[in-house]
This record gives sequence, structure tokens and C-alpha cells, in this order.
Amino acid sequence: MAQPGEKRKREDDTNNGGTEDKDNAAREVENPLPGFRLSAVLRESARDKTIFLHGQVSGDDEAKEDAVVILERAPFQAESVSDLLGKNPPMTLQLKNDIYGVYHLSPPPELNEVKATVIRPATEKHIKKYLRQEVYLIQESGEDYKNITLPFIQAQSFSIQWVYNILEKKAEADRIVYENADPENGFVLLPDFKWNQKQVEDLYLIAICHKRGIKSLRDLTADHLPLLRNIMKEGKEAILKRFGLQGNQLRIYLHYQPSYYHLHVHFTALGHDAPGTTVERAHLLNDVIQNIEMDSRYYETRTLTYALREDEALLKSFKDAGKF
Ligand code: GTA
Repeated sequence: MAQPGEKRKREDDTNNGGTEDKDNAAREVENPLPGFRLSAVLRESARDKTIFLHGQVSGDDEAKEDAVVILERAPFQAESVSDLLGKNPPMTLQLKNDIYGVYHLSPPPELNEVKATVIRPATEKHIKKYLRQEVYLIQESGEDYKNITLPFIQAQSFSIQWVYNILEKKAEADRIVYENADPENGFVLLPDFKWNQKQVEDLYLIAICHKRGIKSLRDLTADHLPLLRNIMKEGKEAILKRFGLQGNQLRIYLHYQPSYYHLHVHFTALGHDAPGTTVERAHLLNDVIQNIEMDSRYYETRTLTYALREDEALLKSFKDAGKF
């Protein structure tokens, strides 16, 4: 259903697009996947209408470069669909039985959008991340975190350059929905990669804190309560103002483990089954705040449970330490 704020223009945005934005714009006009050759289908989901591909493209110096491409059929928008059906589009009959009919409808290109997320050059870690694999639960104690997980994160986590680009307004500056510029307790709220912003049903934003060095939930203490409360309160207000969704229609959570070790909070529409909302990964911000209010060292000390993929290097570290 269309929401009040959904179609609102972002006239209050400051468009101070940085170099990355310009670069991205230039790349969009060119083909981001020159000479794409499929190497493997990493994963597909008929339910989510998504396919994850690994391929090779020609890099700048003609050398081959690995790319991960995620193709995803865009969600329907009530308005344009009713518009389409109102115009008596040709529908090819597939099956008819009593009052039941199945037809094939070929919508015009503007209603047939496929979202393509491109990661290039993709590292081995990116390719593995999207590969369908067996997953196993890990019970990580506070000591395990210090002895196994932390050294692992320090040695080989994903680059967070894209986060710094956002905070420094070098990328996605025109997409910022709200900012609290305080360096200690401030954050930037903007649409997540995964949201095309065309309908609020699958709304997905992320709040990225300005302060550097807070890697994840594990680092949070009572010192971070003002930051977390700001994200909770101001994030909700900004989403209500811009997109018309109330705070009680939002799922606001952190991932543990996250993919990117710079503290960020996910805001998704409650009715949207976003990836990463399972009980072994998502930690509601409300609960996080309360737990830290009760015990400042809560996340430093308690055992946290999460899933790791079969060939994930962190799982190997747990195995090597005899903890799995
Ligand atoms: N605005 O440049 C960016 C950017 N990047 C690089 C990541 N994000 C970005 N947002 C903007 N600009 O929600 C977003 C991600 C994610 C958040 C990081 O930052 O979209 P996280 O650190 O907790 O890590 O959050 P998470 O959730 O694992 O990240 P990611 O990469 O989204 O992985 C999600 C899992 O969902 C993957 O394992 C993937 O297999 C699965 N998945 C299912 N559907 C999709 C899909 N359509 N797109 C991407 N991943 C999907």
C-alpha cells in the first residue's frame, strides 16, 4: 500500500555528491560489466526472485577481473500495476478451470525492472559469502571473542572504505535521509544498498555512526548509550517524516556477526522479510540498549550465538582452537 511520505521528493537533501558519486555515475553510463562471462551461479532463490552470479569482466587494463552480480526482480508498486491492468494489456492464457485462470503478462520495460547489484573487483571472500553453503551455529563466549574472533577480524575483515566514503560525503551524499553530525554520538541515516526506494513495503535504511573504531555489538558499553538512543529516536523520527512509517512499524536491529566492522544499525519495514533477520543474527536495538543499561559489560562478557558458513575462515579458527 502506498504510504503518505512515499512519493515525497527529497528536496531537503543537500546534494554535495563526492568524487565516488561522480565516478559511479560515469560507470553507470558505461557498461559496469564489460565482456561479462558467467563462471558460476552461486545461489538462486525462486521465492525471493534473486540470483547470485560469479563472473569475469574485462578490467581497465583488459586483465580479467572477478565480479559478483546479484539480480533481483523489483517489487511491484500498487499504483503502476493498477495502471497497467486498467489499460487492457494482452494476456496469454496458460490455464483456465472454472473461475480460475492463469495468464502470461509481459509488462512494459518500466514495470519489468531488474535490480542489479555489482561488486567488482570481487574478492574470494565476496564470492564465498554469496555461495550457498551449509551453516553451523557457534557459541562465542567473551573469551572466545578476545582469543579467536577479534584477531580474525583484525586480520581479514571486509574493507569498510565504502562506509568512510559515506561519512565523508564522497559517495551517496545525495541519498542521505538524515544526519546528526556530532562526532561522538552522531550518525548518518541512508537507504541501504538493498532498497530501491520505490515502495515502503521493503523499506531498508542503515544508520552508520560517525565515531570510528566501534566494530560491533561486542564493543558496546554504557558509554555508547547516548549514540544508540540518538539512532533509535532520531532514526525513527526521520523515517516517519520522510517515508510515513511509524516507529512501531520498523524492525531496528544490529547484526552479530556483521559483514562490515564499523557500527551500523539496520532499519527495515516490519512486514519485510529482509535477509539477516533470523534470531541467530539480528539483535533488536531496544534490547541492546536495555541490556547495556542493566550491565555496561553485557556484550563484552556474554556468550553470543551465530551461524557461520562451512568454509568460512572464522569457523576454521574455532575448529583450530578446539572450540567446534
Ligand atoms: N548504502 O555501498 C553500500 C553498501 N554496502 C557495500 C553494503 N551495504 C551498503 N549500503 C549502502 N552502500 O545491509 C549495506 C548492506 C547491509 C549493510 C551491512 O550495509 O546491504 P552487515 O554488516 O550487517 O552485513 O550490514 P550483511 O547484512 O551481511 O551485509 P550484506 O552484504 O547485505 O549480506 C546480507 C546477506 O543477505 C548476504 O549473505 C546475502 O547472501 C544475502 N542476500 C539476500 N538477498 C540479497 C540481496 N538482494 N542483496 C544482497 N544480499 C542479499
